[in-house]
Amino acid sequence: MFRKVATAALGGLLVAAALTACGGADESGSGNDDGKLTMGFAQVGAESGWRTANTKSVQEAAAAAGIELKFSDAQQKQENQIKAIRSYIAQKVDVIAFSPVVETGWDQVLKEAKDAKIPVILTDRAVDSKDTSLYKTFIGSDFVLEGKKAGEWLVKEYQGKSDTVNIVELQGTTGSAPANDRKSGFADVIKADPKFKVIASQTGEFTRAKGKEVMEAFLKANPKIDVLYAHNDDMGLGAIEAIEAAGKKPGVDIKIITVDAVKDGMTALAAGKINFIVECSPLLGPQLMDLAKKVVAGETVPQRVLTEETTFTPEQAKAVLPERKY
Ligand code: GZL
Repeated sequence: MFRKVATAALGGLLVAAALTACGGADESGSGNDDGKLTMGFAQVGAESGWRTANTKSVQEAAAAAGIELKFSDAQQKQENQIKAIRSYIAQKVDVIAFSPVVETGWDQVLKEAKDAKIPVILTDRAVDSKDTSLYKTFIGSDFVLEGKKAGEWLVKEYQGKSDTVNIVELQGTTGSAPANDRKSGFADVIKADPKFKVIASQTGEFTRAKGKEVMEAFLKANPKIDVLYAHNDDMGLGAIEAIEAAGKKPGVDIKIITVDAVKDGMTALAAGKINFIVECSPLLGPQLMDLAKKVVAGETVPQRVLTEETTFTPEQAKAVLPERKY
């Protein structure tokens, strides 16, 4: 009996080896017969101008790199992103990339991808997993630094003044890395001077509609607002509508700082309705595809890839707007 089992097992091994050798289902299980690398990308949603530009960058870069892209939009829901990742695992893609809508709750599905030997790349946003072996690399901005840049502009703007500065804050998606980090970076800088007071802080979910709605409530509840700090342009643009509807001048009666530097934000900045924008580049596609090829080829890649970005004043916005890509 033992001999029969051993022979059958050996036969099975030989067949598996032959399959792998002639381009069959290799150990990563991709088995792509046209030899093209397949990427499963689970996108957050389509909540902002930034996200639209980010999706375009990923899709165009995949096409340019000859990578087959499976793409899903989670409508800002974590359960949809987890479902999409599981479907990519079932389809045996070569690599999975995604922008985690929130920081927590990813360990289980990332373990499933690791067990299936499918490498994962984090793009744009981070996760709080302690086990960094669950993903190969994270490409995205330093959101704490973005918050610090916003705070530093405000400190400079009010240098030498002693009156209290009442600040309202429109936070990004609750629990997301950009919301958590842009809030903490900003708070770290302004805490040095007690004249800065954050009198209200609430999520605007990174959307114009919610940003407008929350700003209307801020205006009703707070007679004296000096500054709005919005974690992205879209919420700032929604807030501008509420400020103007309340008969106040955005950028003058209420100074506005936002993050992203998408075209609509830069246009409002050039017009003086926003006073300062911290850039957060959505153009991650080309670097992502380059990382994906390296990861699938088994090359080592940096654990963290930081994106280059700057800041803009109204004058700087006017100068760069004509050639702005997004
Ligand atoms: C930041 C990105 C944020 C943008 C928002 O990298 O995750 O999500 O700042 C977008 O505009 O909705």
